[in-house]
Amino acid sequence: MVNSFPQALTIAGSDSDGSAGMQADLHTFFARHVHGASVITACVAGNSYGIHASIPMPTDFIDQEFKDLADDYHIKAAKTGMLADSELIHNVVKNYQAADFGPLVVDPVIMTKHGNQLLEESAFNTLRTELLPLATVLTPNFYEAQKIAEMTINNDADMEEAARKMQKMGAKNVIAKGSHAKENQTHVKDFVLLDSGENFWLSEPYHETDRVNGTGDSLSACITAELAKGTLMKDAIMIAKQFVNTAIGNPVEVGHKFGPINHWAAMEQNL
Ligand code: PXL
Repeated sequence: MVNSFPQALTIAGSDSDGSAGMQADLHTFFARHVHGASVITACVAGNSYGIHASIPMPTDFIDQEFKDLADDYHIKAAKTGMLADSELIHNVVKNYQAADFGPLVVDPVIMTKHGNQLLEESAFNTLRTELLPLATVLTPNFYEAQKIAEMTINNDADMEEAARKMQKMGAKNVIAKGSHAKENQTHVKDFVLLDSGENFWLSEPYHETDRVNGTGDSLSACITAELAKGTLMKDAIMIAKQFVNTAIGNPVEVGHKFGPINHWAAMEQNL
């Protein structure tokens, strides 16, 4: 008997130390028993201390990556990560619209937690006006939510307002991720606004650790993997949240400073 697995796609940048970007996405797809395909958009050289160089891929190469997948694979869901500049966003939007790759999870990657820019400043508007309206799910972190919604988020009501604004901009479902910046924080709260208008807060314990590289990538990848399986949106989001929380709560020693989350711990959990 030949086993079959759903196929999902990450459209993202490669992170050389394997902690974030495409590598975190592929680890997550694997852990969720989904075959992971990848359209590489950029290459980043870095390690647990930071990012030291980055180059975008040529757009004709990206065209070919999309074509080869469309010609052969049955991609059931896709996600975007690092898109580097406006030209790449235009290219990915064009290719995704021409393909039939299912729902799209947009992780609006702008910069790393440690301040390395992953999207040119001038490309931000392209991301907001061209990519965001294609999002079946948008997963901004606290910084990205404020930038996209053009407002400061000071409390829960602000967070809800920001999510509603992003939904009005065209994202069907929005997960606005909470801040980690408060002292003595015990929980992280994310606000979820579904297409139907249903909304709720997700709260998970805050873990004091430096090993959180790839958290946002893995959350959006886990949602993508679940959507590829046909899991309902709300369940996909809750599974992804728990997956990432387990991966953060069981740190691994990889790299000397800001290491990756632990996909093995999350994989061993029966979600
Ligand atoms: O986690 C954000 C991210 C996305 N994509 C690439 C990265 C990073 C962070 O380091 O390197 C390629």
